This record gives sequence, structure tokens and C-alpha cells, in this order.
Amino acid sequence: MRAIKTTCAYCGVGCGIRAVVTGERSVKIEGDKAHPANRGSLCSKGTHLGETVGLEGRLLHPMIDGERATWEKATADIAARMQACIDEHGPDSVAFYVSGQLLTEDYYVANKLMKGFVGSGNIDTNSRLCMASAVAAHNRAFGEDIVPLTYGDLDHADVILLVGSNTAWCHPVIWQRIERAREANGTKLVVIDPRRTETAERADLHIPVKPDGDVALFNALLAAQDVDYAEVAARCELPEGFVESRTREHGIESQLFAELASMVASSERLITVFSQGANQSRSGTDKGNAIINLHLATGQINRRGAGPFSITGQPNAMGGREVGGLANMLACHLGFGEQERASVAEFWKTDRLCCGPGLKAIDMFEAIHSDKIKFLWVMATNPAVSLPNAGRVREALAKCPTVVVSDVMADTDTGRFAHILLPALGWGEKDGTVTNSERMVSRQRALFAAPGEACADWQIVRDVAHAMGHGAAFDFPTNASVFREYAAMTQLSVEFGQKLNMTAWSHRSDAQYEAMEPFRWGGDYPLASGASTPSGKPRLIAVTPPLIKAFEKERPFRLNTARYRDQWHTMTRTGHSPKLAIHRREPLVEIHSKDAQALEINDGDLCRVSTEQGESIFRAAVTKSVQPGALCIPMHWTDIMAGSGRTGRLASPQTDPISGQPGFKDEPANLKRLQVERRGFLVSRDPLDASLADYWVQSRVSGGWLYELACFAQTDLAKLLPEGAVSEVSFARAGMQRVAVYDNKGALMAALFSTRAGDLPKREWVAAQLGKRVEDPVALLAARPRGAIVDQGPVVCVCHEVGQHEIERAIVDGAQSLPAIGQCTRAGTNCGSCRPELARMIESLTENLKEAAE
Ligand SMILES: Nc1nc2c(c(=O)[nH]1)N[C@H]1C(S)=C(S)[C@@H](COP(=O)(O)OP(=O)(O)OC[C@H]3O[C@@H](n4cnc5c(=O)[nH]c(N)nc54)[C@H](O)[C@@H]3O)O[C@H]1N2
Ligand SMILES: Nc1nc2c(c(=O)[nH]1)N[C@H]1C(S)=C(S)[C@@H](COP(=O)(O)OP(=O)(O)OC[C@H]3O[C@@H](n4cnc5c(=O)[nH]c(N)nc54)[C@H](O)[C@@H]3O)O[C@H]1N2
Ligand code: SF4
Ligand SMILES: [Mo]
Repeated sequence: MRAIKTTCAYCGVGCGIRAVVTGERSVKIEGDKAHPANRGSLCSKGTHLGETVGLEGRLLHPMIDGERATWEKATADIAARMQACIDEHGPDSVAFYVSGQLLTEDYYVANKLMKGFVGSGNIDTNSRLCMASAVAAHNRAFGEDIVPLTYGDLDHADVILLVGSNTAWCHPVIWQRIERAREANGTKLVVIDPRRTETAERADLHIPVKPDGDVALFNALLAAQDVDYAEVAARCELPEGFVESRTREHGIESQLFAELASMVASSERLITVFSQGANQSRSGTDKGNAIINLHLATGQINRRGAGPFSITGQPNAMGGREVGGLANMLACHLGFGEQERASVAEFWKTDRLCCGPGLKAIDMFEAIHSDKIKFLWVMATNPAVSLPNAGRVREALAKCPTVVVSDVMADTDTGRFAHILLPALGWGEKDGTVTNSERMVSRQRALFAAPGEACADWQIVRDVAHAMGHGAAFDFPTNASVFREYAAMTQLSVEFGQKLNMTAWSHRSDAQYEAMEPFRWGGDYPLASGASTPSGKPRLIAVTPPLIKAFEKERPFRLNTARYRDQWHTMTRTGHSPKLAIHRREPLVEIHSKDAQALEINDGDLCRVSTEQGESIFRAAVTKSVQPGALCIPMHWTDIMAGSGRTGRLASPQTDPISGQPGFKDEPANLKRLQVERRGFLVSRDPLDASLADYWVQSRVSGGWLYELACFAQTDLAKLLPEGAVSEVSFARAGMQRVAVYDNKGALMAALFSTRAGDLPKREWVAAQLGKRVEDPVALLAARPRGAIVDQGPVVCVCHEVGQHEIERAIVDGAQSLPAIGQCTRAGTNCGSCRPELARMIESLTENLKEAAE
């Protein structure tokens, strides 16, 4: 068995993994103790990567118009169609929409082809939806897109502010590091988020900021600090009027604000971590600068334990920013100035370099509508789901004369629009480099042979470049040769006074590349030697709070969108893991109990959420974690996973005017409870078409799939079942129907439980019978084995499958700390993703016990 060091497929923490390949397509995953980003820790998603490396659902051959095709044909077709567009309509009729899930090598080749040889700036990335505002804020303040500190600084801060970051769910290994720092050093933690997330629950202070109230809050925080602006002017560019621009209105309860302001004032080492609650906003760039202003003015930067810390979402969002994957950057942190362009043209030896920036994501899809773009190549992203106003995006995809999609999966919402579908190598097969949030470059390595005819993204683009006649510029025999060229190109960044510098790698051999250990560019504090501005000083930027309009009567709610702990984006990969499905099987709309009461909505009711753009259906979760007047839904579900749970169709395409990043987190919306005639669930060994039901959501169980179903009018759900031997019970009065279908060997193929009223049985045991020979069909229809059954309640610890009831019993029996629960039940002892939930259970149960005792 071989152990291979690689990097996690998912988030921007960039955790190192030690992968022990145990079979042709199986692997044992462990955290890499030697990797500086995680030192051995992994979260639930990383831990269960092994469940997502199977070939189920994979795209294994190129497809043209739905028919299998050869690579030669697909490559030639793409080259010809692209060239025809360029010849007929000019280079700007062609566009690439790429992704922070590409490797740096993929990104480099795609960017070089588009900007250097097609001759258009029209390559943009899904980082536009993710990091663009942070990039713009960095550029304004530092003159370059630079994150000025590292994870190690989190161990030394005395106060950490988390702004718009559900760290415990979305960057769990950073979260675990913060938790350790709090335990060891008493670091104070503040969470600034309109929602009371699991992260906020664990904080010392939760500031329930109003949606987009962050600029006001940070301006006011700065105004409350004792700052000597004469001293600041010596270190920073201080624009005229800056001091006056610090508004004092913060919109927070005054006691709470005072506490926060004094915590910041007395902090010697302050870190502000910010994520999508800051970036995904129509004032996202200003939010970034408001945060950076506070750090610059108070000197909380460029030293141990201090700085503004934008954390990235995707595994290689940073690498993409570095090579120039954003339409408004040329390459290697360079812009489109005449000299920069000349240097890049010379380096690439091209006379076709693009003249200026290209279209940003939202505008790119609009340009398809206005017939300006006629060829679109989508790589490693699912815009039919993830772009805002996704209905209009789908119309664009349907209309575009040529859509090429490179993906690892055969059926995705975006792939359904493709004329040409290309099978890419996925995690565990692809091989190259990624850069994490703290500028750490590490290797993703292949664990398995390429399945079918799947091919690396960089090779696919290289081959198309060759077919277009640009062979000499794309003479890349290996991924290492791409990396060397990219590393050599960062010399231009150095020449233009920037800090991005990987030139040390420009002459390393293939073997050295193969053996690459994680390394960081720019050192720990790249701005300590001066900013990348012409003056060498960082800039304070005067920012004013955005006008926040009151919402109208028809759409009185503020709709927020967020992520779930155990799902990744559009679920094309995590959706295949039975363990990761346990945490949330359906998309929920969180609504405050006051609003729910007023609208007569009960927990578990189905509700239609509508915005100006469209409507989708979610199950109500009545809670106090969202504020009254607010709703929150997850971004993950697609048309493949659900009948109508898509969030992208609700989101508005309005963007931040500077970064072009859409604001996904504050949208006027309404919601309405739906009258359900019949509801039920169905388990099935094979996936099936559930569209007969008005509401359906599918999720993975170990023997197949589980469907949650509901109908708004009389419907015979049994029609969903496959053919086979049937056993059935029904009670006409309660409208209950239970049907099981067996194959000719007596193994369970599918079972349906539906009802008009009353409770449905638990899903887990029935689902666990899928594919098994059922000896006792009566017990199956009763949905439990004969005899006593200990109900474990919902699974809390996914790794060790420990249920809620067992944990509750342990707490009642005296296990009232995380280690004690771990010792009694094993819960929380592996990846640790459930630890915030366990902590909450301890808190609420011990409180109840205390009350009961009094
Ligand atoms: N489990 C999981 N982890 C992931 C991902 C995933 O899909 N699943 N995706 C990865 C990616 S690409 C990204 S970008 C990151 C995202 O990581 P996060 O940014 O942590 O994720 P979100 O849940 O989108 O949003 C964070 C929080 O912003 C809050 N928020 C909304 N509006 C405002 C506001 O006006 N001000 C403030 N201060 N906060 C606000 C929301 O309530 C939410 O709790 O996660 C990465 N990690
Ligand atoms: N409402 C709402 N919408 C959002 C957000 C939000 O918070 N709210 N967040 C936004 C953010 S921050 C992000 S990052 C985006 C993410 O949105 P997307 O990028 O659309 O999401 P993914 O599901 O990660 O899509 C990746 C696709 O690439 C495929 N893939 C995986 N690996 C590879 C590979 O190596 N090569 C190729 N060619 N394909 C591969 C996957 O199968 C999948 O189809 O969503 C954005 N949209
Ligand atoms: S925190 Fe989790 S998802 Fe992110 S890189 Fe680490 S293991 Fe992967
Ligand atoms: Mo993201």
C-alpha cells in the first residue's frame, strides 16, 4: 500500500492529506501531520473524501451533442468553432468561465490561451462570486492582492473578529485552530454575523449586525479608537477627508458596541477574519476596506498575531488570482497598463495579446443574451446553479451557439446545456499545485490512474491550443513544465514592484516538482517591507455606509444564503457520500419563531420562498438563529438533487460596483406555507425520476437513495416505484400507504411510505435494508425490526455514527465536557466537525438539569 501526500479537494484552508491507496478506487484518508496548514486535522468533508472517489456518475468520455466522441474529434471541433467565432465576430465573441477548483497549471494554460492567443480578456472565474471584493479591497489598500499574514498568527492574537464567516462549518480546521488558541491563551472571539450560527454560539461576543451594516460598524469602531493621525500619515497614504469620513452610526445595541470597541482598543494583537458575509455584498469592496482601515490606522498589521485576514473558499481560489484568472487582471498580479502588456506579450511571444480587461461573470452571461458572446467554455464550475438569477443564466446557456463544459460528472445542471462535454480528471487523479488562504503552495497528487478517457484540464486546453495552431507557445509536455513557465513569469511581477515571486521554481526539475513540499510565497508578512503602491505605503480608503433600503410590502423578508457543514456547493461530489448526507437531507428555510407564528408556519412545513427573480420550495426550520424579518436558505441544491430547492434562481444579479461581485446575502423575499395533500419518503436502490411529486429531494444512503416527497394535489406516489414483487399495506382513513418492492431474489429494491396525516416512520432502518434479502416483510412495512428497538435519534457524530439520544444519556450521566462525551460515546473524537453541536447540547442539557434541580 502506498501513502501519498496530497491536499484536500475542498476548501481554501488547504489541508494536507496522507492518502493510503487501498485499492483500484479506494483510499484511506488521514490528515498530514507534517503539513503546516492543518498539522494532521481534517474536517468531515476531508475525512470522508474516500466516499467520493468512486466512479458512479462520472463522465468518462467526450460527448458531442449527446453522443460519445473521440478526443481528436472533440478537440478539433472546439478549436474550429472557436476559430470561426474569432474570424467572424472577433476575439471578444469567445469566453471562458473557469473556477477556483482548477489547479494553478490548468489556470495558467487557460489564461494564456484566452488573453494571449485568442486575444480577449474574456476569461473570468467563479471567484468573481467569492473573492472578487476581497481582491479589490486588497488592491486598493496594498496596491496588490495580498493576504498579509498566516494561520500561525491565529495562535498569537488576543482578539479575533470573524466577519461574515461561519468558520465552524466552512473552514473547520481554521476553527479548530482558533478553539485551541482560545483554550491555550484565552484569546477572545467575536462573531459579526446577522445569524446566530454555530460559530456565533461559541463566541465570547456575537454582534448581530444588520445585513450590510458592516461598513457602518467598522467605521464606527475606528472612530471609537484613540488614533494619532499624524503618526498614521507617516505610515500610510491618508486621503483628505478620511478622518471625517469615519461615520459613527453603527446600528448595534449601544452596550454591545461599547464592549466590542473597548475589546478592540485594549487588544495588542487583533486579527479580523472575513469571508462571504463581507465579500458577497453590493458593498463588499468597501466592507473589505473598512476592515483593513481599522487595522492600518491602529497599527494592527505586519506583525505577529495581527492583520486583516480574508479567507478563501475554494482550494485554489488564490492560485487563480495569482496567475490572472480574473477578467480584470492580466497575469501574475499585473494589470493592463501599456508597459505591463508589452512585457507579457514579450514573455508569451505573442502578437495577439488582449487589449484590456474582459467581461466579469455576470456581464459575460449578459453578453450571451445580447449576442456578443457566441462561444462559451465552462470549466470546473456549475453556473446554472451557482450564478445569481440562474434562470436567466440558463436562458443564456440555452441560447449560446456553442457551449463547452469540462466537468468530472456526466450529469450536472450546466452540463445539460453543453454541446460538447469533456471529461476532466477529478481529485485523486489530477496532479498539480494549489495555493491556500495563507499563500501556501502545495501539491495535489494523483492517487489513481485516469478513469476512462478523462484528461487533465490543462492538457485539454493545451491540446485545443495546438489544434488552433499555437503549438509553439503551448509546448508543455508535463504539468511541471507549466509550473516552471508560470514561476518564471512571476519575474514580471517582481519587475513591476509586486511581491508575487515564485522565480525560485522556474528552473526546478520535474523530479523536484514531484517532491515539492508546501512553501509560502511572500514570507509571513509580505507587506512589512512596504506595500506594492508607488509610494510603498498602504492606503486608507474613505468608505461610507451603503444606503439600506427598507423592503417593500410584497417582499418584506431579507433573504440570506449560506452553506451547510457537510455539503460542498452544488453537491456534485459530496452529494454522493452517505455519511455527509446525514447532517442535512433537505434544504431548509430558517425563519424566526415570531415570524413563523404570525404566518402560522410550523417547523417542518413546506414553504415557497419567492423573490423578484423566481421561487423555490424549502422546508421551514423555525429558529431563533435568524433575526425577525430575516430568512436563510442553503446554496447547495440543484435540479439533479431536488425538484425545486434551487437558491440561485432567487438571487439578484446586482453587483458591487467596484469588484463586480454579486450580493448573495440580502435579497427582498416573501414566503408562504404550502398546503400538502400527501407526503412521504421513498428509498430506492437505484436513482429514479421523482418528478411526479410536487416536492422531492434526493439524498444518499449507503444502499442507494432516499427521496423526501410531497404532493399538493392527489397523486399516486406508488407510480414512482420500479417493477417487481410487491408487498403493501394501506389504511384508507389515515390515507397511509406503505409499499415495498423486491427483486426476483427477494432483495429490497425500493420502499414507499406515504401518508395524508400523522407521522411517518424513521427513515434510517428502512434505508439500511436496501439491497438486502428481507426475511420479514411485515417488519419492513412496520419500518422497524421485530422486538425492542433503541432509537438513537438523529445522528450527531457522523464519523462514529453516534445518535443524539446516546449523547444526551451520556450528558445526563455526568459526561459534561467534550472530552468526557468523547470518552463515553466516541462522538466528536475524529474530525471534530460536530464539536460545536456537542458543546451546544452540553450547554442546554446541563442548564435544563440545573433548572430541574432548583
Ligand atoms: N461546508 C462547506 N464549506 C465550505 C464551502 C461549502 O460549500 N461547504 N464552500 C467554500 C467556499 S467556496 C467559500 S467561499 C466559503 C464560504 O464560507 P463562509 O463565508 O463562512 O460561508 P457562508 O455560509 O456563505 O456565509 C457566511 C456568513 O455570512 C453571514 N452574513 C450574511 N450577510 C451578512 C452581512 O451583511 N454581514 C456579515 N458580517 N455577515 C453576513 C451569513 O449569515 C453566514 O453565516 O466556504 C468554503 N467552505
Ligand atoms: N446563493 C448563493 N450562490 C452562491 C454562493 C452563495 O453563498 N449563495 N456562493 C458562491 C461561491 S463563494 C462560489 S465559490 C460558487 C461555487 O459554485 P460552483 O463553482 O458552481 O460549485 P461547484 O459545485 O463547486 O462546481 C464545480 C463543478 O466542477 C466539477 N469539478 C470538480 N472538480 C473538477 C475538476 O478538477 N475539473 C473539472 N473540469 N471539473 C471539476 C464539479 O463536478 C462541479 O460540477 O457559488 C457561488 N454561488
Ligand atoms: S477544512 Fe475540511 S474541507 Fe477544508 S481543506 Fe481542511 S479538510 Fe478539506
Ligand atoms: Mo467561494
